[in-house]
Amino acid sequence: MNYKISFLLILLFLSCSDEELASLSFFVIPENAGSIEYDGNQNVTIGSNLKLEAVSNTSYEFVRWSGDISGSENPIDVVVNSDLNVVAEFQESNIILPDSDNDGVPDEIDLCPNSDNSLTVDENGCEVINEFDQSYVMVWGDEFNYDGKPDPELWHHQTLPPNPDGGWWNGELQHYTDDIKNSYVDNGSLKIVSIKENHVVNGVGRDYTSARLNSKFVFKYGRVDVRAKLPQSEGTWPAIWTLGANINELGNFHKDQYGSVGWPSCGEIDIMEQNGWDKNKLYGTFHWAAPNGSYASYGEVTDLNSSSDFRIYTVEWTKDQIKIMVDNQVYTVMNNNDQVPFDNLHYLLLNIAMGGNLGGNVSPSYSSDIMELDYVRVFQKK
Ligand SMILES: [Ca+2]
Ligand SMILES: [Ca+2]
Repeated sequence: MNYKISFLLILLFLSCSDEELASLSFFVIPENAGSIEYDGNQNVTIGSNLKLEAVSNTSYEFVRWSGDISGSENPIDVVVNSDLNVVAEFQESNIILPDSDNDGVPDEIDLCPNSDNSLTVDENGCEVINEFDQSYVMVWGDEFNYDGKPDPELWHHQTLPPNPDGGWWNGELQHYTDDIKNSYVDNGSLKIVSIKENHVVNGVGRDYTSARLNSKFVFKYGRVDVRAKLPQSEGTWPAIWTLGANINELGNFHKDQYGSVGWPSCGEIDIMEQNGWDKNKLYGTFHWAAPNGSYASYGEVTDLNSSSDFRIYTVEWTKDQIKIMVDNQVYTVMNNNDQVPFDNLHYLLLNIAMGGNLGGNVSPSYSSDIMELDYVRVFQKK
């Protein structure tokens, strides 16, 4: 150690030993509600006076001090006789902050103070523009930035088997549940999980459980982008799709409020389907009823390397045309006209079916698999 540094350390030691310092520890409840500020430097000596101020963040208000000090005045004067643990308690504020455009973002932090309140806005209160096509703005969606069950404001669990045999259509092998093990949100994404386990609904047993979500939102025309990673196990039949909200299917969310017709008169758009035996194939398909009432469908299949990675599955639906895309590349296109009546409100469905027509054989060693969804976004033209 050189001479100058050791001299400095001795001085510091002497100055510290002259006046004993108190250690101050600050805590805020809830953690993100605010901060504690005080006038003075970091070195608070025993016996000194201190003014502490609790400063709340937006939408919180100060309630009381606790820990080694108590009281509800703010700022508060404290005599520091020893080390102090100081807790500032806050609660969510009942004060309603002005929000001129009624988008949930207070005026003081709203960067777009005149946004259209039928649109989805970002944390700055501004409309969200589609990343591929700037003529589209977001009207509904779920970013899955929460934990637990799918948001009940946005999603309905369809669990009642509609087939008169007590199961689901297409010879599928699952029941659907609203149990958190079959659908949950964590780490920024929704997981739909199909599990090998016996489950009985209305006396009818099945060997697999899974989840089938209906969006509570309905829309006509627009663009839907869903970023998802698909299950890879043999026998899984994942689907991201729409049905006409006028379908009379038992157990769906919308019941008869938009009409009551059978399938396929309601119309169906399969934005993403995959069979159970070739996970490098992707299906985009339309089902509808021709004007004479007979069943009609049209679809294309494309190769998809690595559906185990996140890909963006899209439908762009206008009054003239419907396009199905993966990663913004079109692979199925159909004109929308009098012969192909896709001009009614639709809702979204997300599910994994097991076995059946498009799931095929399920491996005896199957235990469970997951479809992971990063976001679901619905856009419409400005
Ligand atoms: Ca606002
Ligand atoms: Ca705004």
